Amino acid sequence: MRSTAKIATSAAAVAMVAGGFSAAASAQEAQQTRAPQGVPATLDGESINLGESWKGADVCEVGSAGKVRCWDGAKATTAAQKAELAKKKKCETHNVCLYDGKNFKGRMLTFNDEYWHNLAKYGFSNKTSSVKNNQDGPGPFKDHAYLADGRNGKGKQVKFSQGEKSASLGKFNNKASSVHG
Ligand SMILES: [Ca+2]
Ligand SMILES: [Ca+2]
Repeated sequence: MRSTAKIATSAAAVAMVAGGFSAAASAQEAQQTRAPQGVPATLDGESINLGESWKGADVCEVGSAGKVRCWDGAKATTAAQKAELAKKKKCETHNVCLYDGKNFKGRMLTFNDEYWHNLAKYGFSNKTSSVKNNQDGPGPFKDHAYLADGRNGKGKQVKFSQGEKSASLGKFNNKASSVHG
C-alpha cells in the first residue's frame, strides 16, 4: 500500500471491523460501494442523477423497472403542461407520493412498485414531510405503504393505509430513509 503509516493503520482498523461482518454482508457492502451512488433520471429530456442533484426538478416519478422521469415546474409554460404538473403534484392513482414539505408542498417523489426503495439513491433520505398513498389494490386487497427510518425497511416504520394521507409526520418528519409502495 503506497500510503502513509497513519492511513495504513486506519485501513487496518477498518479491515478488522469489516472482518466482524458475515461474508454475505461484506459482499453486499462491496457491491454497494461499486454501484453508482444515485439513480439516473430524465428532466425534460436532460439526463440528471438524483443522488447528486435534482437540478430544477420539482416532481420525479419512479416508474416500474425503476425508470425515473422528472419535471421542472418553471419549464411548464403551456396551460396543458401546467395542468399536467398540477395533476401529478396532487398524487395520481397507483402512486405513493412523498413530499419534502408539509401539507403536500415542495419537491415530490413518487413510487408504485412493491419493494423497499432506499431514498438516498433519489437524494430524498431524511426529507419526507408529508405523504399520500393513492395506491388502489383491487378487491379486498389493500395496498398499504410504509416508510422506514433506516435503509431497506430497517428501524422504525410508519404505515399508510390505502387512500391515507398525512400532511405532517410529527416525530417522523425528515426521518424516512426507505419506502415500500
Ligand atoms: Ca422535508
Ligand atoms: Ca432515516
